[in-house]
Order: sequence, then C-alpha cells, then structure tokens
Amino acid sequence: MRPSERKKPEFVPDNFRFVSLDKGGDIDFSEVISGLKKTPKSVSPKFLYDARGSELFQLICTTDAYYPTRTERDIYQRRATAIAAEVGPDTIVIEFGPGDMSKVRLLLEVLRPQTYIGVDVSAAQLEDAGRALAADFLWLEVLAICGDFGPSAMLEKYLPSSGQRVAFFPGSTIGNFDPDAARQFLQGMREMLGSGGVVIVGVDLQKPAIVLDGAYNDPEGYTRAFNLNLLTRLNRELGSNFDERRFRHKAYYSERLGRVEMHLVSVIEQQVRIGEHTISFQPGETIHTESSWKYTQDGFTKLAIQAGFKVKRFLTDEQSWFGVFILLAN
Ligand code: AVJ
Repeated sequence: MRPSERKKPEFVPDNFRFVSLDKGGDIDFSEVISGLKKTPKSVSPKFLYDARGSELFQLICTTDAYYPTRTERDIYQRRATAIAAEVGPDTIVIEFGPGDMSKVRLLLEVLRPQTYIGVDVSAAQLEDAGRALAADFLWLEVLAICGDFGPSAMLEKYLPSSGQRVAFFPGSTIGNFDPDAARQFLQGMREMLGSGGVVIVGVDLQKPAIVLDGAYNDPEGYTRAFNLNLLTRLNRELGSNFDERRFRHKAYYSERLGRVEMHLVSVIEQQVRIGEHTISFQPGETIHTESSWKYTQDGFTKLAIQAGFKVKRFLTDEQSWFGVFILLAN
C-alpha cells in the first residue's frame, strides 16, 4: 500500500488487532505474467481490489442495476433472528472477503459472537473497516487478517480454541471460483470448522440474462471503471504500460455456463510491456478478469453436500434472486 492511500492514524480500540500474512495484499508478479501469457489471457479477480478498486466496488453496490448487495442485505435484515437460531451462541465468526464489513453488522447484535475475524486481500480497506467495527462493537474481539482468503492452515493459529466456529462468506464471492474450486474451498472450510461447524454463505442465483447483463453494465459506469482500474493498478505496481483507452469493458451472462464473464477487450492490435515481458494483443482479444457463477438452489445444494455439509436452511428474497445458505458440517 502506498502512503498516500493510508488514512491518518486514528483511535485504535483495545479490542482490535490487525495482522498481515506473507504478501500483505501486494501483487504476485509471476501470477499476473503467467495469466497474461496464457491463451485465452486471464488475471485473477482478486487483483481488482486495490484501494481504488474497493472504492469502485462499493459504488457498484449503490447502483440500481447491481441488485445482489441490497437483496442480500435485506435477507440478513429480515431474517437475522432465524439465522441466529440456526447458528447458536458462543461463536467465532470468520468472514472471508468482508469488504467494508457492513453485512456482518446486520447480524452482530443478534448473533452476539465472542470473536470476529475478517480475512481479506485488500489491506487498506480491511484495517479501516476492522478498526471501525471494533469501535462500534466494544464487546466484540475483532481481528483483521490480511492475506489471500481461504481456510488456510495459517489461520489456525489465530483462532481461539473455545467457541463454535462459524464461517461467513457473503456477497456471492464464492461465485468467483469455478464450481470445482468452490467445492474445494467449501471442503477446506469443512476441515477448518470441524464437525458441527456452520457456514453462512451468500450465493447469487440464476435469473434472466437481461437482469444479469444490466447488473454488470451499470449506466453509471462504475463496473467499467472497476474493470479498467485493474490496468491502472498493474501499471502502478508492476510498471507495465497498458493504455486504458485501448481497452474496453465487456461483461455478459453466459446462460450455457451459468456465469457472468467480465473481460477487458483490446480495441486494436497492440503490444504491452511488463518489465522484460512483452504481451501481444490481437484486435478484439480479451483479458478475462472475472467470472461470477450463478447457481440454482439445487445446484448449490449438491455442491455443499459434495463438500461434506448439509443444508440446514435456505433463505431467499421474493424474486428468488439471491440465496443465503446455512450449512452444517457433517
Ligand atoms: C464481489 C465478486 C461478488 O461477482 O458480482 C461486481 C464483483 N464484479 N461487479 C460479483 C463484481 C463486477 C462481485 N463479487
């Protein structure tokens, strides 16, 4: 993180701790290069979330077109008591990719966990959000861990030994994984949680393409800016020379695959330098920057069962646009 991106030091409450695992949110150079040298070209969506990217994603969430955030929030708001009843008392809530931590806030007063742990790749946002959460909920132990999220062995040493572990994975972030990787991720969670552990996971559901295409092409242009910001970040952090004007945003729902694909399209034939590497683009060639898989209730239930869970409860909105699954580890 650059000094300019860091906010001024503020009051740090006693119930807040911040730790950074290995990379601390910096770009893994070799991972980006190898993705750009593949055919078709791709860059992991986790790189979209530098300080500016996180800001833009928050703006996306305020648009009318991007329905998932408000739909999911509504489910937590209306059903917090039902969720707490399924989860039980004396818990450690571990959230993967908490962003601004606004969703867990909707559950905290009823869930009343002893400890909250947020794991995210965006150091800047994580530290600010964690500090603010601790200041607003002084009875709660708050731990912010910066690193690649996922139930890694690294996490184990930060987990309190007593208390029921509850993994919270909202926002349909799980949709960024291909189904095989999503299954593996859930299996990893199953191991971290142990038998009886609970997962609360938010999953965006399949729906007409016109709604999905709209959600990833908001008229305000935030999604476009979010996607193109990846190139700005690579230029700044890896010293590449992408020209943002020579790429355009493209996002569409593939009904066949059940996923929204987001790409950066090269509008002309061009070459881009990153250190010693040269990446060539044909006109119309794309960098695949994100997949956002959409599930049916049945489809996600099958995946959860394969990963060693049963579905204790499925909550949705009136239009069945978004699903919140409460999973119980076998
Ligand atoms: C935060 C990964 C759930 O896939 O809908 C929003 C990110 N990308 N608009 C999603 C995103 C484009 C978002 N997730």
